[in-house]
Amino acid sequence: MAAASSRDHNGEPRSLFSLMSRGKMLPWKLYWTFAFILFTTSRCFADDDHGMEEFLKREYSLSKPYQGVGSSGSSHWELMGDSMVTTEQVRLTPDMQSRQGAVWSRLPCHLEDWEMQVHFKIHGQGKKNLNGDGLAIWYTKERMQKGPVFGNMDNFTGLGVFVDTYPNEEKHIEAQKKRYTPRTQRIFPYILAMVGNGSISYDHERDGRPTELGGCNAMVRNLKHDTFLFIRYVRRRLTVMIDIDGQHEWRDCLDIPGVRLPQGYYFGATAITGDLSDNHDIISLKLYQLTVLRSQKEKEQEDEITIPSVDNMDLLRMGQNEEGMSGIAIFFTVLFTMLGSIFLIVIGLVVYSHWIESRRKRFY
Ligand SMILES: [Ca+2]
Repeated sequence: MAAASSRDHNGEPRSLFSLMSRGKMLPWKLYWTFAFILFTTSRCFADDDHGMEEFLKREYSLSKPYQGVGSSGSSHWELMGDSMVTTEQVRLTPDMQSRQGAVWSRLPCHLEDWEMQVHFKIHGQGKKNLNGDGLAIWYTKERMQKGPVFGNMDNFTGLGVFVDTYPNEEKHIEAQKKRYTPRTQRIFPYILAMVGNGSISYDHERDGRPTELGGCNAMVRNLKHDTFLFIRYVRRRLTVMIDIDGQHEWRDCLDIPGVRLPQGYYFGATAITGDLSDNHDIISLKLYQLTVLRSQKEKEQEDEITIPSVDNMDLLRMGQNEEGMSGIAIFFTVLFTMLGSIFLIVIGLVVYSHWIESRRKRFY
């Protein structure tokens, strides 16, 4: 499913995603009628179905001309590591080895429902799969902590959405000369989401597979057109969409209900390079507050969240494991089943021949 989007006068995307409920699609013509009305009237709009309004929150947004970012303590955003601000972008890392950089909001966000539109650019000299490592967008309790997870600390508390440009797991398996079946293969660059509670580690060697909530392939490197990532958190539902084909259309990436994120966390963006590198640029982070009407009953049912978690995470993991049975595992399962069968047949034949033999002896 592709949701429609329109763009405002700055050429930035305006999501119409809020206008529709999932599984309740409107015809294309209607989208554009809506788009036109929105375009010409207001920056915020309401959804009849959900009673939802959307407001740009400047204090949680980062956009040109990045006034005071990196130099003034009064700016809402703070730079860290190798990140640099220019007139065109906040460059988290340059296309050089072993760099890491970040930009973090200084203000904790106390919004219940929100969506973040990330305008980003990943580009560099490296050819396919000879670049890395990627960037991440965060909504976490911690901020300004260097570390191995795309330049942020491990065992973080909150949400991370990763644009992973280097397939560590695949390269590792290739190096061991093992077969890598398409069934388990994730095509890189790959976008995925993870929720941490402060004690869950990100498995870098496996590109976060054990803790992956969902993800999608996204060919985002070295593109001429603009690339966008959209993270939406409404009624504990996490949705990630991408607009990377230059078609001004949102494409589904992942959609997971039952994601519990506390309020008062910080937004941030980080990136890291290793032996391989890329320029990781943030052009803008636009945070929209979504005003969702809740019934009294809904309000009563929603207890306060203190620790991030995902409902049915075990089910998600089980699904992944079933899906994730590797080619080697399948090979050995088949091999041992066959060997087992042959062994049983041989045993059967031996027992049978002994029985025939003993019967013949009885006749004599
Ligand atoms: Ca990776």
